[in-house]
Amino acid sequence: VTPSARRITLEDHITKLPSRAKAGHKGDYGHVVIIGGERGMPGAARMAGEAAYRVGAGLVSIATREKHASLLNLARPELMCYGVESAEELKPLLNRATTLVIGPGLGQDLWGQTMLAEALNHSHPLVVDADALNLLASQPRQHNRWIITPHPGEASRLLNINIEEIQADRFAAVQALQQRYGGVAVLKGNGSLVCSTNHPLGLCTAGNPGMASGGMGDVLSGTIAGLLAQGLTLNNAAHLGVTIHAMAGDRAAREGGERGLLASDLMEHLRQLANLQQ
Ligand code: B4P
Ligand code: MG
Repeated sequence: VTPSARRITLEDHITKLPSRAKAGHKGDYGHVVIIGGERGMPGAARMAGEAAYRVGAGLVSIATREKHASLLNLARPELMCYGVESAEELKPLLNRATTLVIGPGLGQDLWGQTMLAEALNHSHPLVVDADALNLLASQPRQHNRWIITPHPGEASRLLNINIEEIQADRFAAVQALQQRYGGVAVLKGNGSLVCSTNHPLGLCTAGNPGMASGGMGDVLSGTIAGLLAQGLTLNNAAHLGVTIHAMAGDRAAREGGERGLLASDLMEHLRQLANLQQ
């Protein structure tokens, strides 16, 4: 650990998650809308949505292509799924949302571009991942309400440098991401980093290479959004989300081994970790 980074611990951050009031109702715990699930990737939005629920979001909806909406709804009946083909169709759903995730399985064609532009018209805190990051790389802009969650490949496009340079100095890379794009930057990988202004750089030492499998990033974006929906600040949600996601991966790996670990194996562990404080 370099002196400029602080190890992220569960104890430091779980206390920020408010306990559930006896008379709490779902409206108290936020409404996360996940925008994505284009092409062959409806499962990405589903996993992000399920993770948001498992850390305690009150309501989770998915805005996806018309043809995927019914399919997703069958796969996880608690998720509300809306077929949305235009900005006009997305608007009313976003008016009922408190928190957004944009990117899992979004694609980069006109539909994805339209959805991203509309999401940025609203004032919700949002998690920006996957293809939304790739779109952002071609048109960089700043935002103070978002958390961006690139892996090194996405970070290389966002900073216009190669992956080797990112990995050679991950501390510098995450700081450059935060400076260029604003908000909070998470640089994923072995030793995920969290950078936000006026806070020490956070280093996550949990996590394992079993997590190098499809869908793990989608689970992280939903986890962070589920925490934002319960009122955490961008900074706290990013730190707590990164740490419980990595710890869930470690607990799941202890049960069945790193090799063959699936992103969905994290869900029950996310739930347990999010309840540790209660
Ligand atoms: P994509 O094809 O875009 O992959 P994806 O759909 O975003 O995958 P997913 O959403 O499931 O996982 P993500 O990485 O978001 O790109 C993959 C390509 O990017 C690779 O082929 C490579 O070219 C490049 N790339 C990505 N990561 C790289 C790395 N570390 N080094 C070099 N090149 C890389 O999210 C995965 C989640 O699991 C994160 O939270 C991450 O922190 C965690 N995780 C994965 N491996 C881990 C490890 N070894 N230790 C701890 N945590 C790990
Ligand atoms: Mg990803």
